Amino acid sequence: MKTQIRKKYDDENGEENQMVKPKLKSVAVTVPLPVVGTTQEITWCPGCPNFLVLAAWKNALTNLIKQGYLQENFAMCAGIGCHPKIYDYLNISGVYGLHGRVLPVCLGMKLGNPNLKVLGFSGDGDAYAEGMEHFIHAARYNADITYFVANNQSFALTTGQSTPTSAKGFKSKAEPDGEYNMPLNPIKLALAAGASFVARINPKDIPHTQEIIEKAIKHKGFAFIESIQDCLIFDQNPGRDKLMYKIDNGKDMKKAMEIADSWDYNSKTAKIPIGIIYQEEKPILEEKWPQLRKLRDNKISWKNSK
Ligand SMILES: Cc1ncc(C[n+]2csc(CCOP(=O)(O)OP(=O)(O)O)c2C)c(N)n1
Ligand code: SF4
Ligand SMILES: [Mg+2]
Repeated sequence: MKTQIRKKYDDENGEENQMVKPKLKSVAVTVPLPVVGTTQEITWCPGCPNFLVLAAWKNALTNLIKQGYLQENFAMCAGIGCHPKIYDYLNISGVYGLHGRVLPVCLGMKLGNPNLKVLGFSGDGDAYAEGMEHFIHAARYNADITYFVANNQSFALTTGQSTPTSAKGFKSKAEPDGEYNMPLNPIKLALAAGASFVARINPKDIPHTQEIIEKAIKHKGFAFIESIQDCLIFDQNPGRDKLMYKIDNGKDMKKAMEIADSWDYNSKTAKIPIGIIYQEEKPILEEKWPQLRKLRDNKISWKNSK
């Protein structure tokens, strides 16, 4: 569990002051934290959609804990970027990963202890540029991991360069003529790679986002949730919310592909489906590998195995 160590008082004053005040040593104090949040100062820009994402995650985790999920059985990894700062704001044990390397760390956590509920958090640059190969293989392995990607179609933290999902013509300081290529469609890619749970959300709908997060965590297998959100500084899309509409939970791959195809991440007029686009039950990594299956069945980690 993350704890906050506060430096209580470290008197570095000169001799004169020490005569009136006794010199106190630094004292580590453990401050009790709210259940799933932390007291870290939030450094997102005021109004950033990541605040809404955080609210939905807090609601979902609180609800799941009320239902009997153990907070200490969750483990998280976040990449580097604006969105991944969520690592500091959720009171879940974990590892701050490298940019693009969230999923290998999540898989490592699973290999160490397959009983953990592993959560991964990335921005779109992290997931679809630096981390692309990991995304494909994680979907293919179908380990029981929930992977949340906040897609603001730009490398926001590093001042808004274009990512693989930026719209054609998207201008930034690094691409003054605008992006030359059409965006990648990560939903189609996830479906093609074998992800067993594929969903898209609008963070402005917090209850719906919370519901999808809870369903993703309850899903057995690789659950991918993509948030379509603005970056208020580098990629604003006024009116896009009105294009978003909810779909019924999808179980049919052909239909899911059609739904995925209906918005190409480039169009400013096409409707954008949100909800669970595809869900299927199939064997997970922890069942396929005998060594992991043994740990899972005995509810132990490598540390406790003989
Ligand atoms: C291996 C590596 N490449 C690049 C960087 C620089 N870098 C840090 S954050 C970032 C942008 C993150 O963009 P995204 O993943 O879309 O998240 P956002 O900030 O948009 O939420 C980049 C390029 C890095 N830290 N490490
Ligand atoms: S730069 Fe964009 S993504 Fe980053 S905190 Fe600000 S609004 Fe949010
Ligand atoms: Mg981004």
